[in-house]
Amino acid sequence: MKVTFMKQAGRRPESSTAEVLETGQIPSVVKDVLEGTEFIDVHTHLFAPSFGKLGLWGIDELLTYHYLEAEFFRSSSSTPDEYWLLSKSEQADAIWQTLFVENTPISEATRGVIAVLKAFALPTDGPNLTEARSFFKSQELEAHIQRVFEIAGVSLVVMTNDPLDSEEMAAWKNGIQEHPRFRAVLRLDKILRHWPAHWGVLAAQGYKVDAQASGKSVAEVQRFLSDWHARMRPMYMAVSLPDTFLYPEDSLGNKLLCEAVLPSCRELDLPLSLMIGVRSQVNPAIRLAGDAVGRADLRALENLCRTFPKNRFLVSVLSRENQHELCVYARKFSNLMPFGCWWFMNNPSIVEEITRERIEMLGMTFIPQHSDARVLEQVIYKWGNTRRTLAPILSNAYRLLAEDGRSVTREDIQRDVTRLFRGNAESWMNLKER
Ligand code: FIX
Ligand code: ZN
Repeated sequence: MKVTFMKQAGRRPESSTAEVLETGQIPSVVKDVLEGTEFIDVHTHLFAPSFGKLGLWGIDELLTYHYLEAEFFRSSSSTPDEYWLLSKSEQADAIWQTLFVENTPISEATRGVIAVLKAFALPTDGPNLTEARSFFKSQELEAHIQRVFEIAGVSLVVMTNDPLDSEEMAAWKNGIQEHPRFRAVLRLDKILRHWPAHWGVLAAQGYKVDAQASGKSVAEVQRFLSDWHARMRPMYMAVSLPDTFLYPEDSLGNKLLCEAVLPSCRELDLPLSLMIGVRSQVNPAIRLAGDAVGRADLRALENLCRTFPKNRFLVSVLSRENQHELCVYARKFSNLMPFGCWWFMNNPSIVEEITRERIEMLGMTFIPQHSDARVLEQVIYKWGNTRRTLAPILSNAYRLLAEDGRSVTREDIQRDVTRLFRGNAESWMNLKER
């Protein structure tokens, strides 16, 4: 309905031909705008094709995802030790049999696999994986990536790149061909959380560092970061931190954080991503699936934001109990950008809760979600679910705005959705499409 606005104080310019929506129209327009906007996925564990086998895709990888392994060990009589003796395809067969044949695939992660199979018109209730395997085997990777990103409504994904991972290091040193859809991130867990076990790798590459991070170590770590910045052109630097993370605290990790990493981020104009709240390997027997969550003391974050006002902090917290605090801190510190509903938070009931309070407290000044995809095709269901969960939340927020006396237009909704899923990331990461 195109109308010329009646002159109202502080309202849209008379000349505006923006389409004012009836309240009843809002849900379909929100759905349409969410579906029509390509998102930027700010945190994944995906790799561009030139990283070879580091990039996971296809049905066997989808089924042996650690989220599904955790669920498998709850329903199967197999022990983890027996499971790890199986080949990848035998593991995938066991998970399919247990979670998709003998049980109803009703959990978030199992439903995800069903959604991917449906997206490629593959059987979702077959007794085995034969048809799915031959389908994925027949895909040409580059064309498959384009198709998957199109279905997922994603234009760009940000990888997680570990400069101390031997396989990845070799790939970068052999020269990585840039891919327009994949961007790098400098992940620093080994430096900031496991220095004693990893300083030797830097030393072996000629950086004058030592176990105590003394002497030239800080300057040499900065040289290391600047060398990898030139090699990777990362969107940000990142680290995941345990629920026990404290700042200030006299530790090697905090020394390297404050004296090397944060100054380098300022110098290179990069945000630092802090993903806080993991309890690593509470059950090592189930490997990647063995991490858990703990409530963190977010005063550490408060102290970092206040002490380093010139640094930008991209933050995601793993514990449900920390979500509200993070929202409040974001109202206090404009150098803090909350992003995503990370890992165990990435379930519709919790995404709904987190996103509603973020809209109520932060307006459009946050990044609602990231996929954390480890397998290429996961972006299909993770972003499909995000659009499905956010549509009623956004619609309700606009309905409240209209009821309170401000009409809503399609242009408003498009501007806001673009900001949430592109603009905030682009401005915080100096991200320009290449
Ligand atoms: O630290 C991280 O980036 C986490 O996302 C991963 O370690 C975790 O295993 C994961 O896949 C979560 O979705
Ligand atoms: Zn991750």
